[in-house]
Amino acid sequence: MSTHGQLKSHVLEEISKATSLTELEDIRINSLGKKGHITLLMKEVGQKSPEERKAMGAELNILKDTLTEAFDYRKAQLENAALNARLASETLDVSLPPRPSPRGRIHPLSHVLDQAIHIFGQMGFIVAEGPDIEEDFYNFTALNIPPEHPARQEQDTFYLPALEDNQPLVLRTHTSPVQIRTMIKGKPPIRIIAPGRTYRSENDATHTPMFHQIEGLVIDTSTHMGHLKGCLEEFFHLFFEDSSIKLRFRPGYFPFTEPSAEVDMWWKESKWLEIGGCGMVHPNVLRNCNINPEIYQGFAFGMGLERLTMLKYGIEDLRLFFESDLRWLTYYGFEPEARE
Ligand code: 2NL
Repeated sequence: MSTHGQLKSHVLEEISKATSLTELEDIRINSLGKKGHITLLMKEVGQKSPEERKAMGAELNILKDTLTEAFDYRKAQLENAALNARLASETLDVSLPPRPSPRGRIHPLSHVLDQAIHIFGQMGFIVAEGPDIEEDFYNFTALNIPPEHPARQEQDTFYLPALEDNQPLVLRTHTSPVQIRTMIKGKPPIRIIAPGRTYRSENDATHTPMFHQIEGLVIDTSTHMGHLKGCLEEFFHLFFEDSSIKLRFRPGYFPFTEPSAEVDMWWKESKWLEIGGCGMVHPNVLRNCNINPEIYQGFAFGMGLERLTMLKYGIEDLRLFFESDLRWLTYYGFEPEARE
């Protein structure tokens, strides 16, 4: 009893002093493991006399139970302490604001396009679309562009191989073919805008081979140049948010309008800037679209979206529009917002 009593208090003390689960497990293996002190003592019991065996066996069993209980208790204590430490160190502050996530920007051209569509939309125009790859007829012939016109030259236009026996294909050089298609398909009254990509074989500081236009077309029985002027004035007042903007309609020439005019804007109290062209739709164009010019007439206009964008936002270099440079986009681009 006395020797085992010492062993018991020694192991109990070790258990209570253990500061980690691994340390505690070492102590358990040393006492109750396969080669532990207590296990070895229990193996010795077999060699004792029957009386001794009985007393010692009972005593060792109690000792084993006592120690096992102490181990389990200390184990639970240490596990509990470890859990509390983890909970203390891993707390989440749910009141912290979320890290800002990177957001893309709206390209200035897209932003201007949205605004233009919105403004013309309020004036009753709907958006019409067509293919970038056009047939010669829609891009040139129907628009009264004569065969010798420079726009038809190889050095101005991107031609594509014709499909089988069909007519030559071109990358549209303006968005006018969209309006031709609309007139051929539908019936007046017509009030559309045609925004989109256009292509010309040129590449210098002020021209890129791909650029954007927005054109407008109104056809009705008594549409006249007064409507045209009022429409464009209204647009520029709203677009530049300045109703003191003055426009000047200078005589011009386009094969598809007659009369035709260049549109200038009086810019920052300093100079006239050319911002587009317009005119009354040529009777030949109406005829090419099966619209009777004795009954119907209308106006059309066109302008470059890049030019509008550069003027409104003070962007100097056209070529950076299509470089996809994130630094440029971050600087000139717009925060995405709910569209109206
Ligand atoms: C400009 C000038 C213009 C048109 C485009 C047009 C379209 C049809 C019939 C008649 Cl289907 N005209 N479009 C008319 C005059 C000028 O654009 O400077 N654009 C950037």
